[in-house]
Amino acid sequence: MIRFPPVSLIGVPTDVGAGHRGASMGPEALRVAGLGEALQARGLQVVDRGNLSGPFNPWQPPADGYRHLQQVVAWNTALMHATAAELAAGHLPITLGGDHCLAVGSIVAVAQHCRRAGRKLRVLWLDAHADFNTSQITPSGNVHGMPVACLCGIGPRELTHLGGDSPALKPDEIRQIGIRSVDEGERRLVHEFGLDIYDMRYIDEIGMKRVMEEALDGVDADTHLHVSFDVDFLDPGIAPGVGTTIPGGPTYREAQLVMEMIADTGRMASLDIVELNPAFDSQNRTALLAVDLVESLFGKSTLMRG
Ligand code: HAR
Ligand code: MN
Ligand code: MN
Ligand code: MN
Repeated sequence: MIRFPPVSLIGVPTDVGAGHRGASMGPEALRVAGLGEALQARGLQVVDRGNLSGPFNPWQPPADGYRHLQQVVAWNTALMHATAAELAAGHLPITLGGDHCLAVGSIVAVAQHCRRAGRKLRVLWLDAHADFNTSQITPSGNVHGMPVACLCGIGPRELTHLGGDSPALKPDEIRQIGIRSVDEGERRLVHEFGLDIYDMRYIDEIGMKRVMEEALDGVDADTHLHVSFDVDFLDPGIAPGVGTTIPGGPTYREAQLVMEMIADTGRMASLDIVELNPAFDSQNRTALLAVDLVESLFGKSTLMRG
């Protein structure tokens, strides 16, 4: 049985970084799907911190290559502080997004926490998208397509330097899994930065088990594992409730294996659940699936192992 610290749920109801409205309803959908109760049922101590507040979505076209940059910065600043406070208290923060631009705030806080404690950091980025765009190459101006680039030091100064130091992350601290949509200019940039990307073709060829062994290689007792779970990682056939569905994602069984293998490390210390969009869902099905998978992330398994 893996021991987890007390878990803190941080709702971040915004879609300012997205190209579709509705991810702002994600936190409540996860609550309604029973996330807190499911974790409590696993014996975890859970506190729901409620929702952070921030600016409304003004729904404007891009300015200088970014949509809603000022609003994105405001939400991320709030999330960075909230995440830092939970980590300092020894808790395991879960970001209930909200769109994926929020991973800048959560991961900046996680990275600072690790640097101070002299711990190693490994970020697992579960996503259909590489989220490595910049204002120069973005096809949309949506900042949820840019958080990994910002964390690696390229992007608007307000985001690259959100926590002071930049870059927040070294490319070799991140592993991207499930990727199947990379834009033209983005493709060049991820190669230039040497990002470790386990795309769907690689998963098809070598199988999810080996992919996860590779992605988790080197994770040890001294590693803080952060999981950034973009729900569009999952195949849209099982997870329609996202704004940007991309066909050909992991199946239910593959996704379960991902979560179970992460749980087995016993090192997960922070988590984002992002891009859930109830406006595209029916019967809260995608939120229920996310909760089911998060249970596995926290060690639920059919038979006791280890
Ligand atoms: N790559 C596209 C863009 O930058 C779409 C990005 C969509 N991103 C997310 N998060 N849904 O991964 O506009
Ligand atoms: Mn994403
Ligand atoms: Mn995505
Ligand atoms: Mn489960």
